[in-house]
Amino acid sequence: MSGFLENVQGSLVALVESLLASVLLLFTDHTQLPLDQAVLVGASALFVGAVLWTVCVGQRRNKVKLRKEFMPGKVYVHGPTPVKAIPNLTPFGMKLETYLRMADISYEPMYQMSFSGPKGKIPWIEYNGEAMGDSGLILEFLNREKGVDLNQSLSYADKAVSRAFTKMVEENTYWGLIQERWIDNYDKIHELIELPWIFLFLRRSAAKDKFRQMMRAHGIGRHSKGELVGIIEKDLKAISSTKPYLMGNEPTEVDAAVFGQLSEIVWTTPGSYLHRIVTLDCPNLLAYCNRIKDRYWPDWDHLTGNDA
Ligand SMILES: N[C@@H](CCC(=O)N[C@@H](CS)C(=O)NCC(=O)O)C(=O)O
Repeated sequence: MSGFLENVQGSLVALVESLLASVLLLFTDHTQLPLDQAVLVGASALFVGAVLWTVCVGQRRNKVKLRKEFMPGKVYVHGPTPVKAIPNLTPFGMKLETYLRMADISYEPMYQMSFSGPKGKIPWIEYNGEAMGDSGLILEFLNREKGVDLNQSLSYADKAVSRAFTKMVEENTYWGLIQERWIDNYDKIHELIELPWIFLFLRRSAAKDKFRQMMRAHGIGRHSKGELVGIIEKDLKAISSTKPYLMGNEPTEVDAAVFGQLSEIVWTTPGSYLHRIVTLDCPNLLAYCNRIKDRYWPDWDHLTGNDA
């Protein structure tokens, strides 16, 4: 084995030496460079170029532009501009903002439909000059940083149930909304997003393809529509509780996550099967959404421009 490694090492050293000699010749007297070595130099240059390009472009994708001035301790939340239907058109953004309101943490929304956060997704935050992505990680960070614990009244078992419900709605139920909004009803997206018609039209097939691919990679996109509806219906019925909040009489962290997903269904998908389940089949889910909206979003109509 060690003999084999020594051989490989020897061959690599010889290759590098020959490459260096060829590069030297290229810059001193290129007419002396044999064709096979010229090909080797060309191929190596291409390889090095490809590696550098991948590394640089990969880094640029996640390079985040931060504000130069910030207020220490303030949370700057990046997400889309509010629309008529809802203050934040992403369920994870609704979750984050609802959590901030529940925890009484002051924040400033930074409106932009830009995925330029550290994970290429929205929402993301800036805090004390640093960027952070993923609503779940942000909540954990802010709990530590601000000494918040919305789950303090919960038993260990209840915390486990809360986590399971959070993951169910975010990793499973969420895709029902994506299918409904971005794939099956893209042609009605202009009713929701106040962007020029032509912009939405030009993005049509790219947007639908992207979400189809994501759902296929996840696995949920391999089901028929009927199967998907059955899965989402079971999820929604599982969180349909008779208590004021999911885990009892007072809100806890899971309510921010569940409200994040349900609020998008209630206020952005009228006429859909999702809307039917949440408003007609399980009216207590609608009452739950209204309860959280009334308690934590007194400025809803102002933000969405419905108070004019
Ligand atoms: N786990 C993330 C999920 C965030 C997420 O998926 N955001 C969507 C908008 S709802 C997004 O940015 N999608 C764009 C993409 O995936 O390219 C979180 O909790 O923040």
